[in-house]
Amino acid sequence: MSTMQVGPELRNLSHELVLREKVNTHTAVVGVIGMGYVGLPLAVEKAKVGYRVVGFDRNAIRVAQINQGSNYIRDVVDDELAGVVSSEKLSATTDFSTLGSCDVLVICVPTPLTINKDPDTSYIRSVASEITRRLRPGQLICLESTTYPGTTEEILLPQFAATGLVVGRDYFLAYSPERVDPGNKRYTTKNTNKVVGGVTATCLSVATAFYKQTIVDVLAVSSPRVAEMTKVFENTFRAVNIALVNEMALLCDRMKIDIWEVMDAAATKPFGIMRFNPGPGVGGHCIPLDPFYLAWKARQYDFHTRFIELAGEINNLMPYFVREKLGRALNMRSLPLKGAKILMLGMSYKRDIPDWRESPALKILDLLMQDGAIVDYHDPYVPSFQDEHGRVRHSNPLTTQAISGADCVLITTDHSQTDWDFVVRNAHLVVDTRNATRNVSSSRDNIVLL
Ligand code: SAJ
Repeated sequence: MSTMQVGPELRNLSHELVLREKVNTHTAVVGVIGMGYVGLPLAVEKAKVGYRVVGFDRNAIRVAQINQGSNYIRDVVDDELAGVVSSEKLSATTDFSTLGSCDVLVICVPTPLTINKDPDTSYIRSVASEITRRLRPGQLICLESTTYPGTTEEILLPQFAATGLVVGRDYFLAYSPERVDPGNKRYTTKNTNKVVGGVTATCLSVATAFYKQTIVDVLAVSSPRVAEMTKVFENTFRAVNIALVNEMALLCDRMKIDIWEVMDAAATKPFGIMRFNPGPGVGGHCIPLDPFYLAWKARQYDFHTRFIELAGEINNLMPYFVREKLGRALNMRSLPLKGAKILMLGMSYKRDIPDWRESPALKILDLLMQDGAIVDYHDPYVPSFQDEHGRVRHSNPLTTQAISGADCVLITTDHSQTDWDFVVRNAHLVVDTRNATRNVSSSRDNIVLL
């Protein structure tokens, strides 16, 4: 009996149906490319519901740690990682040749900027070419990295189209931005709602079905460009509003108004306002960088995103303002910055996380060193780091001697575990860029707020 000739409609339907069945029954093999603060939590969530998950990463150390069930991302629960690894639901590899064995591939690679603030999409392009070499019928590809509107259809789609496979028929392509807030205990990969945009309606339907297996609220939008624009808007919204309160801090300094009292008072308005805080600058690999992906794309439309540029200027000013504020505080005590002993509290870019990339504290340290200050730091989350000149620095213990031996303690990160009463009690002078000492009642005269 001749095998039934499957018509193109049925064959196409079969790719979608087979994949949908695998997604719904959690028998799909899921590949997550990029085992960082986005990829690893996603991989664990998918493995926890029964998918076989393969983590792909160029970093052999990360791969080895995952395969040993050893966690390195604070937002991942150690036992959950160990559990899915020991049950062989999750494994990791540096070998991209097995990408073709995955039914779903989720791309969670970095999207940094080049030295002149242009998008560096080299990670995305590299992964796209690896996938292209193994792309086969029945695969769903989802890009999650924060990027400019158009990336999915201008970088991924042309490479995949070159294989001759037809998107929405043979394979499926979507964009769904990650919304991980590092250190956020309330909103996690599991309960943070997700936006999804598909290249075709079938792509959208399959991708939405995939995300709905582990995320409560999934919002389908009309295209990958809408989803891409949504995420880069979210980060631009934060960058601009942080810059607004930073500019208010600069003005309040000049007007001798306590910016923190103003922020507290404004926050009592029950509607129409959202709390942001001034600070020493904006760090991390998202807020200071992602908006410039949009600014770059906008220029192709002869559009100048003034808010993004202005926000970047103001936020980048803050480390310089902190140096000025510190210099003035020392000067009031007849102490020059040159030769002054400074103890910086906090090197990570925000509280309660170990990430110091793009941290404003790095810039402040460099500026103080340039002025001849003698700077040590303490950060329980950052035992050591490499400064801008490649020097390895180590965190000092936070002792009475370390605090009282400094001419000034500079608070750059307000880690929750720090005993601020202890710090203020033993310090000659505290310059507090985070209002971390808000609840300290003693020795307020020794505290200078941003
Ligand atoms: N910052 C301020 N004042 C504020 C808020 C933040 O100075 O009122 C500073 C922080 O100290 C930090 C920087 O801005 O240095 C960025 O902090 P962030 O929490 O806004 O950004 P990320 O990079 O840790 O995480 C953000 C996510 N955060 C929140 O939504 C709260 C979210 O915007 C994205 O999901 C994520 O970036 C991403 O991956 O894009």
